[in-house]
Order: sequence, then structure tokens, then C-alpha cells
Amino acid sequence: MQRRVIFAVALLFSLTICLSAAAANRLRVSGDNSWVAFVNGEKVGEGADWQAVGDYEFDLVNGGAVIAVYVHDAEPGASGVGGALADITLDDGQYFGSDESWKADAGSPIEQRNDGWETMDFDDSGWEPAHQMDQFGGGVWGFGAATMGQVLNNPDCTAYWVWAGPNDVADDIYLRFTIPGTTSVEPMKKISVIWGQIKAR
Ligand SMILES: [Ca+2]
Repeated sequence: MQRRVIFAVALLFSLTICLSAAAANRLRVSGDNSWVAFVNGEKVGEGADWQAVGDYEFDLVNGGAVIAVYVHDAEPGASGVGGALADITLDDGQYFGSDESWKADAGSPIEQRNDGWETMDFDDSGWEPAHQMDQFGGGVWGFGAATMGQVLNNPDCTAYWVWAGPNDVADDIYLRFTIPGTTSVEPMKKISVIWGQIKAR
């Protein structure tokens, strides 16, 4: 009997470690004027104050993840400039900040878009490299760095503000960044299908 109790306690302890370790990947997002963030096709959060940075935890799928962020600039056309900033820290310490290596696409407002742009399997090969602007801390958003730094520290954010093309043209933009997994895309597709079936039940 005592052995069973010890086993049960050990199992609980391992599960707790597993669960807390699995939640250590972080996505931090800001968008001027508002954003909606997705990881692996699931919405993780949204915000409408670029100085109040979003801070979201997520799980990897086969060691990888697809980050997808929509940002809306509320001032039409050239009457205001838009900006998007994001970074990713994995629990193994790997860091990825938004820059020209991220994929970007200008389009309709998110309410009108239903092509699966946020999903893991979406083909973004036709998207452009993001238009890279100032690094966090400088440029037109520099005055908000102190407030934003309350979230964008440990590690310090080294991402760049980005947009899809010149930021005084498009008002609705989409970003994608893929963290490669440890296996090919095919098993990831199968897992997302299975997950979809489980959720549908
Ligand atoms: Ca604008």
C-alpha cells in the first residue's frame, strides 16, 4: 500500500513538472493600434494599447510552432502609421524577434478574412518579407519603451517594429513566423487533424 502512495506522489510530481515545463514558451506582442495573436492556429490573445504588451504562453508541436499576428492601424491610409512588434522565447532559451525574416501580408480587416492564414498548414510562400523599421526602444514608438519594458524584459526585447510594406499605406496586416519542428510537416498535419477531431467531439 505504501509503495502505491509513493508511486502516486511521484507520478503527480512528474506531471506537475511536465505541465509547468510545457508552458514556458512565451510570445510577447504589441501592435499600433490593435492586434490579435495566434499560435498553432489557436487564438492566444488580443490587445488595443501598444504600450500594454501582450504576454502569452504556448506549447510547441513536435518542437515547433507557427506564430501568426494580425495588426490593425486605426488611422486610414497615410493619416497614421502602423507598427507591429513581437518576440518569442522558448524554454530552451532560443529567442526570435520580429524582423525582415518574418512573413508579412497586407489585406482586408480580420473579420473579412477566412483563408486560414493563422493555421499551421497555411502556405505563406507568396507573402513578402516584413518591412523592417526601428528596433524596440527607438523611432516613433521609442517614448513608450519604458512602459513596454515592464513586460519586454528578461530577456530584453531586441525585436524590430515591422509592417507589411510602407506603414503609412496598408492598415490591416498579417504576420507569420514559423519555428521549425523536429519532424517534417506531414506528422504535424496529422496531429492537428487529430486535435481538431478531439475538440469537435
Ligand atoms: Ca494608416
